[in-house]
Amino acid sequence: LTVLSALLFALLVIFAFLVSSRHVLHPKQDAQTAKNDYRVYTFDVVNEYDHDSFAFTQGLVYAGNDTLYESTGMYRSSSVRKVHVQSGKVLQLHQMEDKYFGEGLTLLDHRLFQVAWRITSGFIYDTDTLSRLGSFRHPMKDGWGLATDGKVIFGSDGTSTIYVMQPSTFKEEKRFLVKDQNKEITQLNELEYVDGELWANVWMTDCIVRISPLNGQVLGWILLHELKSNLLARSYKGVDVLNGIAWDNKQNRLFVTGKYWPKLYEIKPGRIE
Ligand code: DDQ
Ligand code: CA
Repeated sequence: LTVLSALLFALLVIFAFLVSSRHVLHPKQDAQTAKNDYRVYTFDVVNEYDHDSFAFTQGLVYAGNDTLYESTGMYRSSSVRKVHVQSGKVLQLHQMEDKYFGEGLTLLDHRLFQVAWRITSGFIYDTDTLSRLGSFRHPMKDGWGLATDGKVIFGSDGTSTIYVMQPSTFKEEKRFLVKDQNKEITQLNELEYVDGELWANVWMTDCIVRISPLNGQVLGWILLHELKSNLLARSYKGVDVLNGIAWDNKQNRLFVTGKYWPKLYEIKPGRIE
């Protein structure tokens, strides 16, 4: 009888353990699943090219034929320029009025769209001549980043909000907050649409955050600190933050640079987590 009751007691203990551990194990499993979807990337440098170290890079977009369009900031020296990838040579340059501080840039139907710091107007340029074709209003008080999926324009304003505009009317279609789990990610800066995702430089972090363009959920991070520390180790002066992502969707090349960076990089992200 004592053996039987000991056995029963043991069974009871095991049963109690299983019941109590169910709700302990469950969240763990959820966290595990979430972790599998969540990606942290490092990167490899595929190519290093020269870049104008006087360019305070604020917008970068790939246009085909080894050319980039770049928007640069700073009052009295803001510009929109066409740049050759391999040589870093500025092929064409539109000087903006002194009062404007150039920011995000995107390319759609042979036209460039640009926003500017601390104003609600944006500008439109012809890709061949870089002459200004007109202007538009975006829904925010500040213009930081721009990108397009070929249909709509995405914009950032330094907060955690991304707005979505119709390019023909500049009407706001929707907006969403960028959140990593429940934490809002602010300081969203230069943008790029890459293979169905929205990528953003997070100002002053030297990181790129990968965002779902559907709901703002963070899909992952690319950690790029080594690019800047490598430049500093090579004694380059005045190197500011990482800023500028451009995606060549034909050849799957990813370009990044930074403000006053003497180099532009082609990189390949590799998953580490
Ligand atoms: N932003 O790229 C984060 C949007 C803006 C950076 C502005 C840096 C300030 C430089 C000094 C400006 C002088 C008025
Ligand atoms: Ca970009």
